[in-house]
Amino acid sequence: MFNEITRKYDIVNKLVEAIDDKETTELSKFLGARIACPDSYIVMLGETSSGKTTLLNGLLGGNYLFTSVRPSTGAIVELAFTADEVTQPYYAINKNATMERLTREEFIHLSKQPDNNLSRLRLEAKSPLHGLGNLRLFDTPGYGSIIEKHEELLASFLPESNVVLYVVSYKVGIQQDDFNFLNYASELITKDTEFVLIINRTPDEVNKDDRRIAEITGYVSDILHYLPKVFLVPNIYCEGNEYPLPQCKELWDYVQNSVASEKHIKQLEMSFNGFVFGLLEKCESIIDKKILMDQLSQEDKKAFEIMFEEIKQTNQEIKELLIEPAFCDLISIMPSKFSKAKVNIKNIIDEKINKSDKMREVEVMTYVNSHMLQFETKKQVKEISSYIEAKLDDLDRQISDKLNKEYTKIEQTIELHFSVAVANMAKDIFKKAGGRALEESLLGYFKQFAGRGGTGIANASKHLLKKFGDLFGKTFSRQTHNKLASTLSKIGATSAKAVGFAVAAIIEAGFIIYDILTWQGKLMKSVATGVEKWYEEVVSITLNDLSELKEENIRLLDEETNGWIAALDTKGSDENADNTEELKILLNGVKKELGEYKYE
Ligand SMILES: Nc1nc2c(ncn2[C@@H]2O[C@H](COP(=O)(O)OP(=O)(O)OP(=O)(O)O)[C@@H](O)[C@H]2O)c(=O)[nH]1
Ligand SMILES: [Mg+2]
Repeated sequence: MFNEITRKYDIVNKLVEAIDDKETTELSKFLGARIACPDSYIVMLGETSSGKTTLLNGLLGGNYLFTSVRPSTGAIVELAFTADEVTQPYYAINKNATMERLTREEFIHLSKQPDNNLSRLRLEAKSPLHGLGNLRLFDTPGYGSIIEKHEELLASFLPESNVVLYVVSYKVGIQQDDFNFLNYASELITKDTEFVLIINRTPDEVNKDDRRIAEITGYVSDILHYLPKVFLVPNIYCEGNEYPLPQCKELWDYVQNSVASEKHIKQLEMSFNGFVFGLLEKCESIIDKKILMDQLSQEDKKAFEIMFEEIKQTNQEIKELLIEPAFCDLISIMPSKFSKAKVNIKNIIDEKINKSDKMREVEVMTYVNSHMLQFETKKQVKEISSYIEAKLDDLDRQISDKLNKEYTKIEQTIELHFSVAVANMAKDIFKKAGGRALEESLLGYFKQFAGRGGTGIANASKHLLKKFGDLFGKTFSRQTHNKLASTLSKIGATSAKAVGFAVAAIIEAGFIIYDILTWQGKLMKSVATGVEKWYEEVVSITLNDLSELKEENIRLLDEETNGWIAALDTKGSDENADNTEELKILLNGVKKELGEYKYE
């Protein structure tokens, strides 16, 4: 499939074999396997009993998964499709990343009632679908359970999914829960994800002009801001106690094609290309270091040690004088920022209620529930997000300044201390240490997806795309930004979820407000309760995320400075192998054959 990439990979892999470094060899093997067979992810979402699991049983051609009229799927279940017949299909993947074989009974039991160790279940089956490489399909529980128990897993895999299959039952339609959940999910999926709306169990006589269909499609398009692909799956009537499983050939054909689409292939190609060059870069740095070490005297090595101490000192200063205080300030100001936001939202909605016609209570209530709360909280969250972003941009700049100064100082020390030839080589190695992005992205990819029990799910492309900006520059600021972007979108998503609570509070109160004289006051009161719930939820999540973001900043800083030190670390250099010259020649040959790194 990826002929050109495979050719390049083979060239670099020869170099990897010659270098014979354990970690690099492992990375290379992993990358080779992924290029030969990349992963694609399809995720099923929808309210309980909308028929998700039944559709999957239809695809599998048998009742492999448990279904019921009551909430049935309690765990996230992964269908891993293989090329061959499977003899042992049932597995549990635990939170500690171990994988356990299960009997069918154990599997069914855990799918209804997952225990605390379980991350997800895995069913292996001979593939009824063909697409690009390994297809992995995820069945999820209905909203209540998924938000309560699996939110973290959902937040990690939704942004990475290639296709989302969103199942709505024709009879039930879009309810408030769907509305809240879709708002939440739409914040998490990216523009590369193909969103498919499945309207399930539609009566025979219904077609796309049907009012119900238009209503469901309309709601979903409003939330997504575009019209997704829609499939109608006919209701199947019972024959005795049993009814035949749904086939949905057209749907599955569509899914197959979209997974194997040109767009998706292009994305993968781009990322694999980046990884191959990342691998080359890693090889190059190993060889460069060998060359340098061969030329250093004991005294030179001591001079390096002194430099390392300085780098550690700067690292410490950045943590204590920049990162700590910046996050401390942010964290302490958040409650009051959100508190002001709360008052603003309440005032705007109250004014609307006050000004409204006393006779139009139902209309006003619906408007407040389904529009105003979402809109006003989103607006406020956006403002606070911008505030956080500006503060962290500032912090980023300060850290980059300080790191740059340190960087320049080290270069000067190197120049003063060593002969021109050694200095140039050392500087070169050092510069590369500052731009280790590619190598790191490959490592990150490996860490996340290697090993059978790896819990992360994603496709390769997005991982590399995230790091594209870093290739030739400093890594620090861009990486913090990525993390920041995901934190901010999570605050947005959480807010959407919290608004759901607010709306629920209002609906609960809704039964008692049909009274011309008092409904406005009562509605305002329940808006207050709802907004209060939103406030509590969103503050606690934001504070939590900011603490995590601080840790992430510290981790990245350590990674960066440790990378500098590792680049010139002389430990173990005395027992250097003597094939350095050979490797140098091989490397030059590989670079020539591969040509320049290009984005596309
Ligand atoms: N008669 C009939 N029943 C169906 C059809 N599709 C699904 N069902 C039944 O509807 C119920 C719910 O289906 P499930 O597939 O378990 O729904 P789900 O979306 O997976 O539900 P959760 O796992 O709880 O989220 C089951 O009892 C199915 O047998 C259909 O086309 N016709
Ligand atoms: Mg189910």
